[in-house]
Amino acid sequence: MAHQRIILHLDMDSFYASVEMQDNPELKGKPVVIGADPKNGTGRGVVSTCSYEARAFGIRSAMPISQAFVLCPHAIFLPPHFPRYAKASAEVMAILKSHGFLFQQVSIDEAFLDVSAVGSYAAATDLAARIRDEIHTRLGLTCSIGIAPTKVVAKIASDVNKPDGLTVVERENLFSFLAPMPVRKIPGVGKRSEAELFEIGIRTIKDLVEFDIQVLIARFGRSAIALQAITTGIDDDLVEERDGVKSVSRETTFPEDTKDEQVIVATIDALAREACRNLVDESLRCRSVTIKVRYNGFVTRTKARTLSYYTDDASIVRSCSHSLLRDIFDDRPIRLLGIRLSSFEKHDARQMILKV
Ligand code: TTP
Ligand code: MG
Repeated sequence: MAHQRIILHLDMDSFYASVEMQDNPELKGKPVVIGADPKNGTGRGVVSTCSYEARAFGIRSAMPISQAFVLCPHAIFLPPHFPRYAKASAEVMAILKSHGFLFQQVSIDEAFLDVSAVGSYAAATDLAARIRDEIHTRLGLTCSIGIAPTKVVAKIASDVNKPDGLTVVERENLFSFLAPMPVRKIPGVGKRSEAELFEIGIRTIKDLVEFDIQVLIARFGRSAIALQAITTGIDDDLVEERDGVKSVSRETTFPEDTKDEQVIVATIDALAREACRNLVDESLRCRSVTIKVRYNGFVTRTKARTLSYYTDDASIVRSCSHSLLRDIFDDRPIRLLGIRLSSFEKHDARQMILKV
């Protein structure tokens, strides 16, 4: 069949933890947790990720580190080493790009390739095996790959046989593959959408695709159309070569909840400085600044502003963050503060010349 689309999605397994295990083989086979210092159970940050051995104890990304400590006190807790993960990520992405297909990096450890040009799912499966082999031999890391006619299904597929999995879903198997899955498996369907779908009796993807589209549109807007089309294998979301970095975030959890203005101001300044340093390193400028505040009890509020110009200037990001914080701060003690920069332009030499 001419022009059948074949999309490959790759996601590294327990990425930060696997890099640490590769650098220190003594960690292999053990529960390893990357994140904040648990301080014997009193630590206040969160888990970045953990090895599959740690997941057997119920530990997960974004869980409070204190809870991870309760679940597995004998786990090996390590602080993150971001420059090391960035290097490993660049090596993985270089291997992926070297195959010459349309490539799109979507996060530090995942990317899409449009491999339609190989001509068949069998050939795409061979290619996936070669990529997995190459990554394992050169970097000592494992990954999981999904192959499907659309990006969204390839992403779902890469996740179902983790770790070290390969899952191929051809067009004729789309419905049987997706139908029994809970709607939450669809990327972008979070806790809130899941609850709203539950309310109208939709639990599985089968329930979703069989539901009256008019009712779905009335409730969820026109995005419901794409959501319901998931089993058709038709999707306009193409693999696009674009900058892999979509946002830069920095956040910190305070040792104790605080409403001390000096501490808050100093923290925002430090976060703005660090995030902007990261922008400069990547030759990026941002136009959107988002501030995140978490109060005691994990109630989290965010507020964003889009500037009328691009910037990598920490003092601009700082003053923008202060004013955003004033809008959402309600005088309760703060547990966590974060800044996220997004809507980037590449600030390359050519642009600099044009601007002079
Ligand atoms: P993921 O691919 O979501 O997770 P993972 O690679 O650790 O595990 P999996 O085998 O399930 O893919 O995220 C990639 C990295 O991003 C992860 O290693 C650490 C970081 N990360 C965080 O710092 N915080 C988070 O909440 C998540 C989800 C990831
Ligand atoms: Mg991963």
